[in-house]
Amino acid sequence: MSNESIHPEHKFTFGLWTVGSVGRDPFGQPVREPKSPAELVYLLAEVGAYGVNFHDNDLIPIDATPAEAAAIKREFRKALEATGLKVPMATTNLFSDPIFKDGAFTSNDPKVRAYALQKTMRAIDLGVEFGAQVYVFWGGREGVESDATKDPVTAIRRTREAINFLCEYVLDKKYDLKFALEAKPNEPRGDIYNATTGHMLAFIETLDHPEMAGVNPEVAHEHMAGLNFLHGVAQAWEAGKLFHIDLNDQYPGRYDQDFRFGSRDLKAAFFLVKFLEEVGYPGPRHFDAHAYRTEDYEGVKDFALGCMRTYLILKEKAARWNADPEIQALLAEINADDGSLTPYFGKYTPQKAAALKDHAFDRQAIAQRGLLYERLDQLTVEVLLGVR
Ligand code: GCO
Ligand code: MN
Ligand code: MN
Repeated sequence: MSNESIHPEHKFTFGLWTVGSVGRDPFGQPVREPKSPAELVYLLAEVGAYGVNFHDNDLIPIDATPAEAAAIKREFRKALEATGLKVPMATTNLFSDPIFKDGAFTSNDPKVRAYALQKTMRAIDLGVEFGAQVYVFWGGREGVESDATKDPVTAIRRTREAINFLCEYVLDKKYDLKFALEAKPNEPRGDIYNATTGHMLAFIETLDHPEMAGVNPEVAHEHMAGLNFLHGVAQAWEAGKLFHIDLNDQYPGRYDQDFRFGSRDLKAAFFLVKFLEEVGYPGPRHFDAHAYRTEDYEGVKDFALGCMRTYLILKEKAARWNADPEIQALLAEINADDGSLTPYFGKYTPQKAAALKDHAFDRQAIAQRGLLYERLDQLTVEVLLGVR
């Protein structure tokens, strides 16, 4: 597979934890030798990525000495400088260490909650040191297996207090940094609080600094919940809250699969790419996915190239869809409006309301019209199948 059409301006990014995944799963040991952060930067540069994101502990192991940390940072920076890769986003690992077994910001133990704040402030410093302008919060352990163990209102208040505290930290340090909150319904916890992008959007409005926080929706997370990902993304975009995005793929109702972007639901991926391109989403296209456990590092490169190529192919398909005369004619017919009812819409006035209440509608005639959606959807499928 070639990468000649993939360029940094496409803003494709990957986490160190994605291409660096050694293929461990709950049933099996690693299948690939670990690579250092610097080696992963070179791998990403080879496939044409724009940037790399990290959790604090993807870069610096949790028990590293200051000298070890300094050496890793030096190597990493050297690789970034040599390749030109950027670090647009950073985040905190608040889920791997046993201390977080019952959550971080929502833990019942104040020692854990305080440690989580300390770890996040240090990780924010690290992200900013490498130029990150978006800081993701994914509360993988912020949940329960049993509601006997934690009060959900308390959990939400603890989360709010933590995010408020960290917003103030960013303001105090004068960092140019926004927060992107990432929802997931479950896994690794039985249930996770703020389970969907919609929950997160509502939660953000309750913060002391709602303008500092947006969302980081992930395809797999909404699909796990059986939701329409595009609708969540569109709602976030319309609210000015689409600060970041995690692209991958996932069958609904399964374990967290993290498949290559577009590998499962091509039609959903198509409408997502079409949306992001048409609204002019300016942020990174971040792939939060893993190569199959069957792969060696050549396969990891195939996986990364596949994510980016599929995105670009779907972008091309979206242009084709927009240029298709038959599709455009159908859209014009579907959205036909002779303007005669325009006076009834828009801002309420008592006169408008009175006139609308008196208007006579031919209900049966309106309902009888076929809407041509079968034809439109089939044409969409044919564009995707490459026969149009
Ligand atoms: C997951 C999540 C994570 C987060 C990452 C960044 O399901 O494991 O998607 O990959 O995106 O921790 O915060
Ligand atoms: Mn995920
Ligand atoms: Mn994610």
